[in-house]
Amino acid sequence: MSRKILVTNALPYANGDIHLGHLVGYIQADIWVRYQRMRGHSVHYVCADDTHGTPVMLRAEKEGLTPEQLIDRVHGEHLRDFTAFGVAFDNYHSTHSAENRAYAEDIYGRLRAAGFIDTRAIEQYYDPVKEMFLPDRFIKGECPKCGAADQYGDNCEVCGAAYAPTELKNPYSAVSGAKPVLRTSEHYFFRLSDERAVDFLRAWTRGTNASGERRLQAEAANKMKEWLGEEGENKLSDWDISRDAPYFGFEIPGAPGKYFYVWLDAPIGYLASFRNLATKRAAAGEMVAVEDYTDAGRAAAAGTEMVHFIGKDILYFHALFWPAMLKFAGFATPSQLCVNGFLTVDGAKMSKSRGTFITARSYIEQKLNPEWLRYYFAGKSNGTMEDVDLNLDDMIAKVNSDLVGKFVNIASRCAGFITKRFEARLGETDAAACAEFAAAWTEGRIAAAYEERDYGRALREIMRLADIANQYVNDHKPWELARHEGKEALLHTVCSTALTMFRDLSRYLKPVLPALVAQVESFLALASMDWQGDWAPLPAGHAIHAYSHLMTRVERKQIDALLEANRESLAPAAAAAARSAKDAGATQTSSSQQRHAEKQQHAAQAAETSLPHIGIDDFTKIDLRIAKIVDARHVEGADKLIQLQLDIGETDESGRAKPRQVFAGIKSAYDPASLVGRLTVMVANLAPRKMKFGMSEGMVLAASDADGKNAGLYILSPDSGATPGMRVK
Ligand code: B3M
Ligand code: ZN
Repeated sequence: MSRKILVTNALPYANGDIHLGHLVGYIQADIWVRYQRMRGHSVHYVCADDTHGTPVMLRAEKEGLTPEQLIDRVHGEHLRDFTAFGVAFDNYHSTHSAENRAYAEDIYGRLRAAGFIDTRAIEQYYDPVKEMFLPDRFIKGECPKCGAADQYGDNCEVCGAAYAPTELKNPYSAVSGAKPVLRTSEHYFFRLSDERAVDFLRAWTRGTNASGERRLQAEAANKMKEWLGEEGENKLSDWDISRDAPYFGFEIPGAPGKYFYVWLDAPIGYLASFRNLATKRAAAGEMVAVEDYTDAGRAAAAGTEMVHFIGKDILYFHALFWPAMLKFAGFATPSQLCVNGFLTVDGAKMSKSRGTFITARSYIEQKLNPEWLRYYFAGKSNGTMEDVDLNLDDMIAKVNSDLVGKFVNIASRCAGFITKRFEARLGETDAAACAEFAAAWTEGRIAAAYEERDYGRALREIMRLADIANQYVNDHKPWELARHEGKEALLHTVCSTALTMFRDLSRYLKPVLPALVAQVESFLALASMDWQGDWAPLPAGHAIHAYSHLMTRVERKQIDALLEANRESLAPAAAAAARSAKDAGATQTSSSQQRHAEKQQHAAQAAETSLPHIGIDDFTKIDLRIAKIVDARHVEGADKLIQLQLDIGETDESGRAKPRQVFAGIKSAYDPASLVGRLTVMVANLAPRKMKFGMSEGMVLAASDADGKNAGLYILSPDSGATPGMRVK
């Protein structure tokens, strides 16, 4: 039975570039859409830019643009980047659109009528300079628990404490630097704690979609259970869906000066993009029955599906708020959430200092083949929420061995003989070999793997078949047959059989490598292949086109150039901006953000040069030791920290070395692997401190440059000959 599926990807914020971390989920969705279409199902694949909210508003201000100008430019950049990687949406729209406003107002009105909207006065920090309320992430200050400076308004990165912004010590606005003041304002809430919502969400969690697959992956369902609590429990809290002016977004009907919070109208953007697609298709004479997908009753009757591909960081919104909003506004609820994990590069979070925060644009500008990345991400996708690691050397090896060495190699070793010796026409195929190859087919397993988004399993099956095809070529050695008189017929058959096998492999790789397989269809003079198509061997006499190189190998130097192109110094924005202002001889007063950043910069400089004198006995209180770094690793969830094990010659009761554990804020400057084995200097008698990630038993010393010209961080290295445990004085 032909399925009718609306597929969406998360809407990227309009205040940033598309990077390889985004592309994991987008490529996974695009592969699934292409597979479903090859199976003959009807799929509408839509997305849009997520354009509202404070970050977009501030970014536009920083660039001297209106928000509309910014989102218009970024929309084009995002669509360009997705297209370059073969992510082929049927429509790429915007949440700042008439369709989205209409849906948002309609859904809000229905929720209000159903008693799901409440208003409450809440107290929030207000920036008196910018004259705006501050979202948590735009308030900074000292952690109320451990005193760490410059922590965000919702949680501390050093000790892990979670708190309300009002608990921060010495808070300041990250926008203007001003001291924020508490103000009360009326907010609008979606009553997620309403028993009707909780009961619905419990049932929705357990649901399945049209192909009988569970609505949520196991890990996602477990998170839902955690959030919902046990039967009878009600752990959900109502959701603040309004923000005060100034705010870039849609004003709430009947509430002047109040705007829909960005996350209220962001998922509605899926429907808006679909509606906009239908309008475009209608103008071209094709009717798309939008309500068969969006109206609860009609969707059930039509058996349509709505499948969202999202990153695991936004599961909460898509598994709680969004289905409940749709349900109680009378809309069809999502059939399935396909949640992907985060991207790491060479085992670590993407990092600007290491050049691994790779933008989609730079990958293309460096002329790397986007289908190398598609293939690699597919090979690392197993349908779960597990993180995907882009190991760059592994990608080189995989692409060169699988795609170039195995797959393309079949055609490159046979096509030339057909073109040159047989006027580009195929001969009789080897029936036994084709039958053996067909018998090895695990079409059902490959199909199931694609359906379940376990593309790694699909590719392993396909490469196993490629091995069989290559074995056939290696056994018959067409290059030797071509050198012997009287072997023409066999040469013709061997090459024709190999190209039939190559065609079948191409068909199965098509969802992952659409551009490459389009070249194959052209070279083999085939109509566009789908899943059901003709599996018979290519017929004798079939004319093919001249073979041209299908894919080049990846070279490490190309990857190194890509990393270099993305490596960013860590000069603080203010220092860079101050430098450019100085260079430009700028005299005008800087923006409030820059004023604050420069103020911080000046304070740091002042602190560096005017530390008060101390006596020798003060200094001797500090126990400095030579320490050997015996282990170094990243700290999951911490932007700045590396976990070190330091040997300073201490042992436990049984005489075994007992290294000190230290969490060092040097992640921006060091790759843990490069630290192991080095000697450095640590403060050994600093009181141990319990942090979010464990106990820190000391401190390593690192140099940094106060005025920010050199923004690096440099740990100390003693002269050769020093040994672990030696005192520094
Ligand atoms: N823009 C967050 C993100 O870019 C948010 C997704 C909205 S999906 C409706 O991942
Ligand atoms: Zn803290």
